[in-house]
Amino acid sequence: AVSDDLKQFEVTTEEFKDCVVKHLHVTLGTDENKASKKAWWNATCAAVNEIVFERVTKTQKTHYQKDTRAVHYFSLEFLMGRFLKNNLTSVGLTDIAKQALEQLDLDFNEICEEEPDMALGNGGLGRLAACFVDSLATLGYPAIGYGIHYEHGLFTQEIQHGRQLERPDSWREYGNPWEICRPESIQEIPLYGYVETKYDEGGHIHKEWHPGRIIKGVPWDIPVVGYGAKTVNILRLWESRASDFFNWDVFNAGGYLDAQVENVQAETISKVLYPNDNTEAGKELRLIQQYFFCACSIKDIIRRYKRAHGNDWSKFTDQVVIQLNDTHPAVAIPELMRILVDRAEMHWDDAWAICQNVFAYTNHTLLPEALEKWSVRLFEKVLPRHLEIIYEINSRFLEDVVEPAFPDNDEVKRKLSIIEEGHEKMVRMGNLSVIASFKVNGVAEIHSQLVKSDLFPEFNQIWPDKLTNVTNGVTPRRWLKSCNPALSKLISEYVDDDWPVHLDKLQKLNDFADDSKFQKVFMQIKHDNKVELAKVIKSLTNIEVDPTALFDIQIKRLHEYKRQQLNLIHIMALYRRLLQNPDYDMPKRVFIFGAKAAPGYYMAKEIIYAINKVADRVNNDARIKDKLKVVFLPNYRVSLAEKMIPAADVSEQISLAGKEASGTGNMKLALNGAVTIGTLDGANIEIAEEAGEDNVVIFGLTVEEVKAKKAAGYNPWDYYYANEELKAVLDWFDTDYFTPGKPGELAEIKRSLLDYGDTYLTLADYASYSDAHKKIDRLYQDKPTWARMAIINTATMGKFNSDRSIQDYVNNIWKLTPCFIEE
Ligand code: 26W
Repeated sequence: AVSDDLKQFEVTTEEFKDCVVKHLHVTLGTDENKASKKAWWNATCAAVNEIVFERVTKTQKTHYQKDTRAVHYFSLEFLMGRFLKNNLTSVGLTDIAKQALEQLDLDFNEICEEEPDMALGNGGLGRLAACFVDSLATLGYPAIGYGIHYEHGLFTQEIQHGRQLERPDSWREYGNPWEICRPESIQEIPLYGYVETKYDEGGHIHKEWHPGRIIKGVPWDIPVVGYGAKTVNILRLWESRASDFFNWDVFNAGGYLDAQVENVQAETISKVLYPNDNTEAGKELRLIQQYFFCACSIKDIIRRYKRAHGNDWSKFTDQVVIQLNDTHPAVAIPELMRILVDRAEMHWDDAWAICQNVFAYTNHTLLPEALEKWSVRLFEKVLPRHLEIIYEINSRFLEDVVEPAFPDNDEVKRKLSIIEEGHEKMVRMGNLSVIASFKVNGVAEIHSQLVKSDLFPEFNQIWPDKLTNVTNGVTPRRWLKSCNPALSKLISEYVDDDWPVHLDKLQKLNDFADDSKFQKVFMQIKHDNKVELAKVIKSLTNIEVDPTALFDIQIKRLHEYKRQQLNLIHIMALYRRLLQNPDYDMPKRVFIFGAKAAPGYYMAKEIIYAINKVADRVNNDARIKDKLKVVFLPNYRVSLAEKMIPAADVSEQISLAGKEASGTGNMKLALNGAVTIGTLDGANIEIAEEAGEDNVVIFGLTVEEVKAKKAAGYNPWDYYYANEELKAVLDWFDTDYFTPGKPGELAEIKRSLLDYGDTYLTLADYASYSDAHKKIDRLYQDKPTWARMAIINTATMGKFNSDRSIQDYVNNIWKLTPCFIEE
């Protein structure tokens, strides 16, 4: 059906070509003779936008006329990547564009490479938000993504002498063709100052916040094109500016230069994305970022609501649901309360009832260092009125909800309180989010279980229906159709061409898993993708890899819980085995990493250095005859993932059980026919259920076993002394074998695994991991068996379509109806 839909944009190659050339002239102000590749890219985007912008307008108009209920997805991160290929896929003009550019003597892929990634996110959480807005538009749901228009996205990573260097990312330095500025929807946001308590004639108390500063929020809209381009929703990102209004006095007092200093401060708010993934920094600027975009977005929502309903608040919760992407936007809760109570002069109970029907919260991590807490002192300085409101929410909650459920139980009260008592009082954003939301979800079955049992058990007792699960998903448009065109074409031939919106149809491929002809074509495509990746590897690192080797890929943020160090130790052990026995039976292997470390995360950076040092040594050791190669690809990002994922034979998903909430890279890799080597963690468990135990390689401790082992007192030295190979590999870190002339340069890694207690039980899982790799080796050497596994992986990943995740949210949380947009 969708392939028919795509025919609505019947544009000929000739017309598309003329349109690109037209834009080269009238939009870019250049011509065919002197245009740079960047100008051609810009002109191509402008041509696509002739369709896209038209559909944005139509969609917005229809939503307004039909007064639809909508979800508002609040997120500090949207990791969108590139748009050109994706938008062409959505409007069904990929082939037309390719031919048009060819006729202009341009290479389509080269032009696409001109586009900088829009990297306004760190990793999993930000990329999930991007997949979700894609699915919402594809399914025709009224939705808007709200976030920050960072001037600098996630830093670009360079590797120098094996170490990570960070450089600023300037994704829109010279403009971005996909965004539209909307100065007509600017908002003004207060900050700092003090609260005045007033009493009216009736003796009623009224609070008035006198802010110390006003910041302007300027919205930029990015069209989010659903597949088939019927619905084009928007992502609305706020940029901070100094408010001229507020600076008027300063100007008049002759403080022109001082005013410029204030401008710089205001514009700092949306300057840069915080590069921490899973660790909380507690910085004032970060709290201001959170408040700034939440306050802008809530004002925007209310403005739109009032346009349709005036001052009648009774329909507000019918029209508006706000999804909090982790606790990062949780300050939206006291902000909505402030608007309702202080501004709309609503009774507290009525305002609170609205809040409790508007907010829902997704938890993405259990790591204690990632759970957000703000010091009361900082909160009071930046948002004095919000702190008062939080105290009020808290005291009512403790009295009206906790006391009846747990009478006279101070211990439970202490635990559930939004305020953590201690030498520095803290505001717990997780507790606030649970208390104010009508639904709270984890992101994979096991994670949601742990949210109930370990993170919020008492909340689950109080509200047994509040905590729930929505397993993550990924968009098959970007993560199969557009990144792996050869496999997509094969699937369309064997299945149907509407699989990008009915991913369950991939099941049909199961029928061909043992068909030797199909196996051959499927594996030939994998091989061709590996040839392409080998070229990328050569150009980025100058390392030569053999595309017939097994490509084993671990791509994700560098974090000790994700255990890249386990992968590294095993690689070193393989190297040692090959040195000890040149005939060691193993297929040729290439281990490929992509990972950024948070700039302040010391151990993560040491691990990157170690991987690169081991790579240097292994790749240049003639004794092992190229049987083993190690590659660290610099600057891992969405566009690089799109080249790596189609070329993977093995997908490394080796976090300590209980630590990875879901993972989504695991889904993308399996969907593209990679076999997972993984722990029973996050969505790996559900991937194994779908693919079948025979088609994934599971190893390591379970969540229960991890708990038991920790309770019994885990001692990494036991594993060190008990395993000769493990001991030898760890001792290698003390030598200069990988860092000639600099013995002990990698010793901190050994120390973290022994002296500092091996927080993530790396050594406990080593033997099991090594065995799992031996199994992989055996399976890979049996070509038909391997092909069968790879095919079944692709065939069974339908569940992990983000359309399914969104449908779960819609059914269980958001209660939306799709909105038909006329042609
Ligand atoms: C406050 C610092 C900070 C920054 C980011 C804390 C926490 C985060 C994120 C919640 C970390 C994150 O991206 N979590 C990942 O979310 C994915 C989408 O649900 C999951 O698939 C990953 O397992 C989870 O680590």
